[in-house]
Amino acid sequence: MKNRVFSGAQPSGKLTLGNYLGALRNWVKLQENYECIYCVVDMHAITVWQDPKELAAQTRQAAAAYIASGVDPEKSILFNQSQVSGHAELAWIFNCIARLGWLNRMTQFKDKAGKNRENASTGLYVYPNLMAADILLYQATHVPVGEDQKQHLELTRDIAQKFNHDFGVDLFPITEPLILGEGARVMSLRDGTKKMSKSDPSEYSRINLNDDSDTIAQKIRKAKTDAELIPGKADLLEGRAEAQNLIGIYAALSEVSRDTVCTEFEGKGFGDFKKALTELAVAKLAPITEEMARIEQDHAYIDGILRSGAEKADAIAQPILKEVKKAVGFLS
Ligand code: AQP
Repeated sequence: MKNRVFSGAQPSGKLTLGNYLGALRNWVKLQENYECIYCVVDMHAITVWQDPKELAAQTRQAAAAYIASGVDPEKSILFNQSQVSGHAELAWIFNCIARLGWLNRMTQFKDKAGKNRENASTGLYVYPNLMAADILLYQATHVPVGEDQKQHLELTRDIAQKFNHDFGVDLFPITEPLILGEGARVMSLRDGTKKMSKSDPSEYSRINLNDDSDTIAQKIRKAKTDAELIPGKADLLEGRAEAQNLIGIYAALSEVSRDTVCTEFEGKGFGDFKKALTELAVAKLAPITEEMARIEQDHAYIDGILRSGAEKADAIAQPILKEVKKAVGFLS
């Protein structure tokens, strides 16, 4: 099997700095050495309520963010999930492979369903089966994942193994995670113990990829910190979640280690550090924001890319899906 990468992000809001540092930026690098399939996973997004008009706008905006970050539609396949029906077909088969016990262990469902578990959609519960289908529909060998998605990838591997075993085939690869560099987990600017999330109710918890420079500056200025100074080594930040997060974001944006950042700012307070972080964030994000705004306006261009990407994705998926159906015993 060829080395093939699959990854995606949900158009469930505006893409954030977390999505950029934990996913998009790595996707761009992977294009050099892998055959890459990048998807805007709109079917995942509707596991929680999405206003239809906003979903369509956010899907285009996510595609614009991928392209503005450097995903090249000539090199990689870029499409929105719902245009390739194989995702839903394979997900159903996987609903019948995955065990209830496996899904009951998924912490993301518990986090997202919260206290109102009985009122969560059944889609949210079987979300990891759809994610397994996304990956295995293309026999993807590698998936770049943030720390938070590691458990879902484990489930994908379990599903692949069980399917291969139950039907006596060698159809699905045991997909490997690719966790790359600093920025694997960017935390909320308001609470350093919570992931930066596009659906967090607080705008000030995150930096959106389409925030302008003033908004970025304001959000960093208001970011929660503590009164202590920056130590010379990153280990000494233990127990200071918000401080750790801001140092981590600086390290990820400048592509150096946290220790290097601590050495540079040793003895300084967060007032000074936040000014430097703002300058860096604006310098890195402004070109992406500008390009995103330009692309986003051109609906015909984006829709054309997504449609042609979907055709290419479907051409890879169909023969694999045919093998799957044959293995299961479906007549065609
Ligand atoms: N804070 C983060 N730090 C690092 N990586 C992150 N990713 C998301 N947030 C962070 C990575 O981005 C990719 C796409 O994620 P997603 O949009 O499909 O889903 P998510 O992880 O649930 O993202 P959000 O922003 O938290 O969405 P909502 O609020 O709708 O649930 C993944 O590779 C993810 O690891």
